[in-house]
Amino acid sequence: MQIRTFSAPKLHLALSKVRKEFGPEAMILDRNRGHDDEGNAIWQVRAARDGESGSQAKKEMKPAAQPSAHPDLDHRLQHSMQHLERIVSGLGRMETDTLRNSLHDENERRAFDTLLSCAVAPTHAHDLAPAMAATGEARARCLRWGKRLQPQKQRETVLVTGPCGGGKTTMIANLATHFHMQGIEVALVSTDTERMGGLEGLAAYASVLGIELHALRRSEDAAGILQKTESARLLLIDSEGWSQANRKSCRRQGPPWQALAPTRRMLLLPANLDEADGMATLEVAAGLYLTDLLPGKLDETATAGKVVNWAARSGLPLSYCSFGSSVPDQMGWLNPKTLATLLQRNHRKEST
Ligand SMILES: Nc1nc2c(ncn2[C@@H]2O[C@H](COP(=O)(O)OP(=O)(O)OP(=O)(O)O)[C@@H](O)[C@H]2O)c(=O)[nH]1
Ligand SMILES: [Mg+2]
Repeated sequence: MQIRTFSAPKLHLALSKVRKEFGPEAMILDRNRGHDDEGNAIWQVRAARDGESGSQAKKEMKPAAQPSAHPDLDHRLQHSMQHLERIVSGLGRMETDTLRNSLHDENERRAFDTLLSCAVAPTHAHDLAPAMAATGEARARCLRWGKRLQPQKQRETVLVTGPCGGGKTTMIANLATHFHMQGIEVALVSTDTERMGGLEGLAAYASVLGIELHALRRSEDAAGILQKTESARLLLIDSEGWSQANRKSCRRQGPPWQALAPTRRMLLLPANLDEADGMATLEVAAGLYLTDLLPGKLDETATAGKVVNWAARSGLPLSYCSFGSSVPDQMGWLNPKTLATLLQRNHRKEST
């Protein structure tokens, strides 16, 4: 088997090089973004085909540094591994091709390709493609949609949690400003009181808006804060960031949250997070009784499709999102129409 890496400034150009050199039977092993020697952004596609190894392939399949004590066994093992790799990557491609071919017409297949290009997983792309082609809306069985906050109708207590630096405080400031501008009484609480600078960001927004900010340092103080803020229609709770690599940092927040009894527990996942790290974050957050998934920093990704994959994996309804740090103009609301627009825009950005 011959394995080679093809590079080009655009993904489709790298893929067409693969097809040209390796023919239609080429197997795509993986694709990555990287930089060439001059620092220009490029796509690198690693592909394989059956047949004699070329010089490049020999270069990539480096011989073992030390002579092996069991060359025959090593050779057989390597052969089996390559065979397994071919089966797995072949199955992945077959599945994608099967899904694509099962769509009804060319418009649906085009929508499917668009979704794949911004990293929506093939099965979700298959679910989404018919509605995207027919109505331009991202509707699928794998997605749920949140309910907008309605503090006009009932008091809402909203907690925003998520990874460090993801944009939680900015989202709280967005929500506070948005509703404050509608004349709704808003109060702020922060449980991010231990960390140097944890309170200051929110305090600055609170002071500009003329809204009260309460620091919750001990769970026992929650009842007093709830009493002081009982006239507010919207109580927004900012919290300390945590990391999926440190479950304890997440669990530590349980008691203060419980004491404040939020009615909505929103997980903010910044879209500049690696998709796998986002999945790991969802796994750590599984016991937090979350109610909403807020995709943040949508302006900072070229693969917005991961938002679909996160939403589908977690089963959480998509709701508020952010696409810039300007408060409150760059907060948005995700529904089938806005998600479709986001994915289309992401695709266009990628293909120019
Ligand atoms: N580009 C971009 N930047 C954002 C967005 N939302 C927030 N930011 C910026 O991201 C940085 C971190 O935002 P914060 O709101 O402080 O994030 P946080 O999750 O509260 O951070 P910690 O409290 O430190 O865990 C700030 O510089 C924000 O201006 C967004 O949607 N897009
Ligand atoms: Mg913060």
